[in-house]
Formats: sequence, C-alpha cells, structure tokens
Amino acid sequence: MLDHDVIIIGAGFAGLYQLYRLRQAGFDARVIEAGDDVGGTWYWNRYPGARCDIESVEYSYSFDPELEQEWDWSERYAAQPEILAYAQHVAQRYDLRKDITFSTRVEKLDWDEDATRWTVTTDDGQSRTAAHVIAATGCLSKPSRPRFEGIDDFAGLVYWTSNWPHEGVDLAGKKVAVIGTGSSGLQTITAIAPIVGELTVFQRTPSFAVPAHNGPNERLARVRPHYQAYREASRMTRLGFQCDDGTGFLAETDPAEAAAELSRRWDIGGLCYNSGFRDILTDANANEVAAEYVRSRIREKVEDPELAEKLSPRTYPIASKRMCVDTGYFEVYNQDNVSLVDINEEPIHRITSTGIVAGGIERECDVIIMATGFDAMTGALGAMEIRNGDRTLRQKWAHGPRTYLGLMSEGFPNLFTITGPQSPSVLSNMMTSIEYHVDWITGALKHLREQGLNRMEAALDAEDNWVNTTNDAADLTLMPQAASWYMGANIPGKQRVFMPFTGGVGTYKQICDGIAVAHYHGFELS
Ligand code: NA7
Repeated sequence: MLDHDVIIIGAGFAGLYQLYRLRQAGFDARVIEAGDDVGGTWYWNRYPGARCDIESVEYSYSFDPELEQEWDWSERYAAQPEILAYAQHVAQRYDLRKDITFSTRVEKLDWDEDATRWTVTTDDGQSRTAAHVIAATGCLSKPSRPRFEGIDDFAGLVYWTSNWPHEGVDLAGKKVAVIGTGSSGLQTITAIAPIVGELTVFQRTPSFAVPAHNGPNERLARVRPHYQAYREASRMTRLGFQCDDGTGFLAETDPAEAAAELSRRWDIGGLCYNSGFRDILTDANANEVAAEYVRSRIREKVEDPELAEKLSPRTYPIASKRMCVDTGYFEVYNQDNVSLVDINEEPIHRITSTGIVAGGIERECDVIIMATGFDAMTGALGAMEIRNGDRTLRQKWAHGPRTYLGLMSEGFPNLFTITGPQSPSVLSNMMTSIEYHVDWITGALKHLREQGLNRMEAALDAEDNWVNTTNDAADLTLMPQAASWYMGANIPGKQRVFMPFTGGVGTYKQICDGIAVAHYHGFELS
C-alpha cells in the first residue's frame, strides 16, 4: 500500500502548479516543502530590492484564464513581496495548502524496484512511499556559501540574500559591505545605497546590466483581452517570453543601423536587449558590438572614468551569463558613501571582527551581505541522497548532469525533474518552462495510468543522445566561454559543463511534444 501516488518536492511555482494539475487529474499527491509557506525562490529571497527580471505580464501562470483576469500586477517588473503574495493567493484560491507538508526537508529518496515505488525520507525522521516523485526543487535554490576565512570572528551581522530574514533587518545609517555583483547583489546595492551610512561593494566579476525602465504595468491592460493567445505565442518563442526577435545578423548590418537598434532596445529596457539580431550569442564580433554598447552606457552613467572601467565587463561575452536588469545600479557609484573594491586587484584575505581585509586594507563594516549565488541546477538535487540500489544520482552526475530532455535520468525510474538540467529552464521565462514541464509530466502519468502501467524510465541511448544534443547546441554559442553558474564554474570542484539546453523554449517544446506523441519514444514504459 502506497502513502501517495505522487510526492512532489517543493512548493514554489513548480510544485504548486504540479499539485493543482495532479489533483485535477485524480491523483493523490503530497507536496513536501522546507519553508513554512509557499513561494520557493520568492519565499527565501526577500532581500531589499528583490525583483523579477521578466515582465509580470509574462511571469505569471497561464493555466487558468480566470486567475489571469483577476490578478493585477502593479508594476512592469514585479517586486518580491507582490510575487510572493501571488503564490500565496494561488495556494489559497485552489486550496493547495491542505496537501502540503511545510517546514520539512526531503533528505533521501530510495527506489524499490520490486515494489516499484520510492521511499521519501524527511528531516523529521519520517518516511513516505509513492509510485512517483517529482522534484520541483528549483534551479537556484541551493545557496552557494563560500567560506571566507575569519567569518566566524566577525562581530557584526551577516545576511545572505538567498536566505534573508523575514523581519528585523535595519540597515539605516550602517556601514555595510556587499560581496557579489550578480542580480541579487545589484538589486540589493541599488535598494540600500540611499539608506545606509557607507556601502562597500566587493566585486569579482562585473555584470552586464540593462535598464528595467520599471513603472506602472501599462501592458497588462493591453494584453488581457487576448491573454490566452498571447501566452500561446510566448510558448513558441526562444526565451519563453516575447521579444520581437530580429531576423537579421548584426555582423552584416550597417554599424549606424545596428547601434540604432541596440539603442532602441536599450530604451525599451529588459532582457530583450539581445534579441534584435540572430548572431549576438554566436558571433564573437557581433557580441562585442552589443557588449561595447552597454559599456558605453555605463561610462555615461558613472562619473569617475576609472570606476566606470572597473564596472565594465570585459572578460566574457555579453549574455553568456544571465544579464541583470537594473533600476539605477550604476548611478549608485556616484554617491560619496559608496565605494567599489575589485577583488581581482585587491583579493579578500580574511574577515576580522570589525571588517573585511582586501588588498592589505581593512574596510570596516557593521553588516556583511553575501550575494554569492547558488549551486545552480543540480545543487538542490545533489543535496538529497537519491538512490537506486548501489547507484546514487550524485555519483552518476559527478561529471555533469545526464538526463533525457531534462525530465528524467536513466537508472532512476519514476523520478521527474521540473526545469531540470538540460532543459531550457534558466535561459527562459521560468513560468513558461515550469508550466510546460508540469503539463508534460502530468500527461505522462495519465498515459501510464490509462495503459495500466506503473513504471517509466529514460533509456540510456536516448539519454546519451540528448546529452550530446545539449552539448552540441551549447557549443554553437558563445555561452560556454564564460565562467558562469550555467557552467557550474562558481562552485569550487564542480564539473564544468554547460547545463541548460540552448536550443530555445519553442524548439524544446516541439521536441518534447513529438516524443510524447510518439508513445514516449526514448522512455521505457512498463
Ligand atoms: P550570481 O549571479 O551567481 O551572482 C553571485 C555573485 O557573487 C557573482 O558576482 C559572483 O562572482 C560573486 N561571488 C560568488 N562567490 C564569490 C566569492 N567566493 N568571492 C567573491 N565573489 C563571489 O547569483 P545571484 O543570486 O546574484 O543571481 C542568480 C540568478 O537569480 C540570476 O541570474 C537571476 O536569474 C536571478 P562571479 O561572477 O562568480 O565571479
């Protein structure tokens, strides 16, 4: 006797929607969630200035037209509190919490081949069984916590953007240090600069950032009357949101025209900056033109030319790391109370009781904010012991993840991953990718039930082919050139392999749809 048909791990947007869909399809599903409420990423990342880099018109569920019509997004780019409120609203509206076990972390998954079931063990010592497990564990959910020497000696407060306290943080007038200048760092720095006493930013790699031009959400009213058709179109795009992709090549475009197009997109704002030409991610010269345009705008914003240069990315192609969408980040450095430490020139030696020593100089601070990112894509899966006999997923993936379509991994039957490695996930609008995977997985489980089957596993040759396809697709781009978290390069000792599928959301959907129609070709069903 099984405890559940399906156990879903995580109650972020993926887990919530998966629960909704399975319940609707008549499965008994239970969600296990480490936090004490829903929201996933948006539950944990409550740091000042936390905001989505995808427009709220696109970053929302599409599965229920009524939900679409009733929820108002106040800003073009929604801030964390509003997105968390939306997740809570969805949980409430569909009465999802009753099937969620909160404040409980999954530690172990054990496959029993004879019984065709998983045993899921949690940190409260309990075990539950289910025929299927769906990991809705997120791509950026296992924080990377570098151990800076002396951190335990620090007498002030240390906050992690990825696990920000729910209340009680007061930075007003304080001397604050921020380590890390990815999206989380940029957003935090921009939000706190006006209120702190002094701000010292420790930068290892500068980020390419395009302006958000955030403001009231004027698009929502225009899209709403035909929202479902709009969503349908988004699902077939490269990025899972609409960018008015250009069809020409920058390398073949007259320089003045190219500059005008980059400028037009800069003025619109957001991640579509790179979508004006087809070759920005494949041609180094085209990429450099787009990159240099951003640097020229940084030089305009930052008064001190030396500082502008330090803030200008030069060591990797633009968009080979996820770009940041900023709301006045660079201008912050014109403030007298803000300073930048380039840790390539002045490496961090240690943290003392009173500050951070870099390049032989101690910068005093009352608070250190760590915005150092995540063990992306595989981190949350690797944190659990996922075992089938003497094989573990951790061992299998020691040299990089191996999946079929980012959905399943050979040797681990009946275990699905939503937005897993080798799917487009982190290169896309996560909402589009989540909904697609949930619908596909739900379809597969319904198919098994209809056929009287209870076991599904990726075939080894199909998996090998997909790993090769993913690698080949990545190698057609400039993306593997950056030491990015897409490559696992931010985690010491992690195998460097490009993890997401670069072929685009629409193409990926066509592939996976086709495989489902072809009786789940490449999967073994029994
Ligand atoms: P990111 O983008 O991984 O940024 C982390 C930042 O922290 C980045 O600047 C890192 O430099 C820096 N970092 C990491 N480890 C260290 C150490 N040991 N010393 C100094 N600096 C360090 O994470 P975010 O949370 O900002 O954003 C993640 C995603 O969330 C983002 O892409 C959006 O999709 C939303 P590095 O670049 O590795 O040299």
